[in-house]
Amino acid sequence: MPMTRGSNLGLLKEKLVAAEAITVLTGAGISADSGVPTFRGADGLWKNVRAEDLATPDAFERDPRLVWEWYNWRRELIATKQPNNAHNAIVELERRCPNFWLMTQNVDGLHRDAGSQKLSEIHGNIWKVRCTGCGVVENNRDVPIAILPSCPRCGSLLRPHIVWFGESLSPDDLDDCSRALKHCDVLLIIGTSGVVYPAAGFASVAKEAGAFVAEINLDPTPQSALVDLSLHGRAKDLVPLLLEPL
Ligand code: BV8
Ligand code: ZN
Repeated sequence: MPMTRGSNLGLLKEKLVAAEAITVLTGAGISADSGVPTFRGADGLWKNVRAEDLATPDAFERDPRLVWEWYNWRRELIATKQPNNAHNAIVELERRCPNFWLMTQNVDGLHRDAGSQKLSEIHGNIWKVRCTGCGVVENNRDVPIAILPSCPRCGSLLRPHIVWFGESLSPDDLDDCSRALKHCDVLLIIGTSGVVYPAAGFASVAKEAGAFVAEINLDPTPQSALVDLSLHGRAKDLVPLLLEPL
């Protein structure tokens, strides 16, 4: 008998209350309610820009100015955005559950702004730059950022400290994610289309380790068939409901 949203919501709340360890994975959908465009949705960022054209080391090698102009445009956009009630609810979930970890694919920094502390920004952070020469990573909140930015230490070109397609995630982040996925009672997946790996494979890692896996998303995704429970709707409306008393 298909479960209605009410019973799904109630079951997920029960699982979260009973959980010793909770892991959360978020994607662009959680920031959509803050006004940050998603990548593949109707208002998607990628609509007029193909990810393969810009979010790759080859693109940066070929035309660093074009890539920096695109990131500068996103920095200017994100600088005006605030966390929403879904980001805030995840901070509260972290406060309630000592054994908690958040893995975000988002580079907008809104989880940090909301107060999340136990988190891995697995695709990097748009407010960090990395020197292509000496490798130093620094925060840089300049809006606009001077194009082309150079390293104050060695003079080399700075790049966004972001994981591009064809680049590996940091080994530390991968270790943190693997631990969080294999030792959680509940994996909550919020606002991701589930097409970019390795994050798209996290649901099955947690499932194989025995976790209850739930998805909160506007639309069905390739993971929908795999998860134990799906709630369809806006993250800002649904995630805060998870914190309400049973
Ligand atoms: C890796 C940084 C090992 C840029 C991003 C061929 C060659 C090379 C690699 C590959 C290849 N084939 C496959 C790969 C692997 C590749 C990959 O998975 N490609 C896909 C496209 C097939 N992955 C990689 O390259 C990764 N590295 O594998 O290393 C390796 C090394 C060398 C060679 C092979 C393997 C690196 C992946 C990281 C790429 N960087 N971003 C930037 O952000 O500037 S990915 C980009 O997509 C963003 O980071 C974003 O976070 C991520 C995922 O997108 P989503 O967050 O899911 O957003 P999306 O718009 O897609 O979906 C939003 C969802 O929210 C929708 O479902 C919508 O319904 C929902 N929604 C909307 N509004 C709401 C909502 N839900 C709730 N409430 C709402 N209000
Ligand atoms: Zn340098």
